[in-house]
Amino acid sequence: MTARGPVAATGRRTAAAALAALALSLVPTGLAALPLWADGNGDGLPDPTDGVSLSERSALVTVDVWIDSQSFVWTNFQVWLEHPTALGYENGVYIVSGGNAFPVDDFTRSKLIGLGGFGYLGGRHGVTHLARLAFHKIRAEREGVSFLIDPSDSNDTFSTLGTPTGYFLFDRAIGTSWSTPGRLETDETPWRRIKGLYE
Ligand SMILES: [Ca+2]
Repeated sequence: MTARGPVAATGRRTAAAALAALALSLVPTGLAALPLWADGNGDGLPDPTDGVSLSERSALVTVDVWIDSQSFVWTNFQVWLEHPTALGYENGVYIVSGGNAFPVDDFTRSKLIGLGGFGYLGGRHGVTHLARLAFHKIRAEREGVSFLIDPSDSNDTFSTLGTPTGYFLFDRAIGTSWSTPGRLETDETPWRRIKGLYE
């Protein structure tokens, strides 16, 4: 009887290792880098590294979530984004159709937004517009959203594309950010400067 504990533990480790090996074996070499990106200025493309500049101090900003799975055909997905407190979640809608999408999850973890869906029969591949999210920006400072893609993320969740028999990880993701030029909050500074020229 004393040997059953270690044997059982070894068995669980073996099963876990087998699952991990299976997941890895399902990842074709050419698809290791699946892009996942946030578009904060509506052009459908990843934003500049210094983010998007807004003209209002307090603003509702929208971000589109895009993926490019290349030739990998998926039937389910989950995508997690992180946002700071100063960028409060307002609402979200799915753009992708043809499957069953879960409610946008803004309740499981603070400062995390989860998107997910399954049953995309026939599968999807290539570039897909997943969703559009809105956040309320309450500070002029640069604030942004980023993606959780690391399986060992401290939040215990991460983004994947899946099939009934396995899943793919994103090894690259591009978030976005918004900043508001503080001088546009009021016209006092330029007005004083102009007045100074004539006084
Ligand atoms: Ca963009």
